[in-house]
Amino acid sequence: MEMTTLLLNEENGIALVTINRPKAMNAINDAVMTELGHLFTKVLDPKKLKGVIITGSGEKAFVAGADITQFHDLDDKEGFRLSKKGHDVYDAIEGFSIPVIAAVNGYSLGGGNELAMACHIRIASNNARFGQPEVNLGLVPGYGGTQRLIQLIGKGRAMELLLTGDMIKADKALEYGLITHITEPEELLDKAKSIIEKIGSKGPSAVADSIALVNAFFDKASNAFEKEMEVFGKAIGSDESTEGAQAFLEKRPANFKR
Ligand code: CO8
Repeated sequence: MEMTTLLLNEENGIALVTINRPKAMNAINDAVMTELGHLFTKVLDPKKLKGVIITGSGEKAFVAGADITQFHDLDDKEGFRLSKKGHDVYDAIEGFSIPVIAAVNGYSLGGGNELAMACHIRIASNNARFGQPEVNLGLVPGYGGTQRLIQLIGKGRAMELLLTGDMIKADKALEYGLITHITEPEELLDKAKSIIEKIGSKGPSAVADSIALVNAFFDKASNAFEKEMEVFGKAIGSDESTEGAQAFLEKRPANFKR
């Protein structure tokens, strides 16, 4: 498959995946999701690699969310389909048997923050900003964010971030446990590489088993991942989200009806 939205570099057994749509703040369109899925199911070989780093192109954004220009005319069914596609790709990342680190180099919002949360470890540069701003668009997260945010930072903090759509800075994200290290922007990738190098010196089966066991704590069969896809589908098929996306694209406040 030809990659049009991602860059892949392999060096010393570490794969660096860069989401490369800097003019759109690396927003995730259908091509990005397809290519990410292809990478994690067909291209990256855990037997030949020590780990994977995911980052964003440019200095401003990791990923500023799903691509809002693609939200036009999405009905319930199509919304559910796109949400499920994202869930499947992010599940493949979460279940990858070697460490996947999100190197968050700027805005980590909406579906972008959901991507970071699907990674095993998140570190960030000091200019990073995190949030789930979907409510501003009359939406809910659709790539597992409602569940993974609770898993990572707890119900109370997750609830406030999800309901207000507020962004938090890197120091607050560290305090919340959403990330584990803050670096200067130019040191971010080296820090990610050094974590992977350290893990690479450990027993590979023990590392793979640890990832699987941590994931096993969160039994997807008994939680609301499935429900999120349904609710996302309904939300994106609604007048409320049509107005939310339109208002963003027209650079004006949304006029939501009660
Ligand atoms: N989608 C599309 N384009 C975007 C996005 C996005 N998410 N974010 C930024 N852009 C574009 C802007 O439209 C702008 O384009 P242009 O230059 O053509 O006008 C360009 O990137 C630069 O953005 P700004 O001018 O807005 O830059 P600022 O520095 O002023 O602001 C922000 C940066 C704060 C990141 C701002 O752009 C912003 O708020 N972006 C939207 C963030 C957002 O709402 N993200 C959540 C999207 S919803 C989502 O992710 C749901 C996930 C589940 C989807 C399930 C299936 C589809």
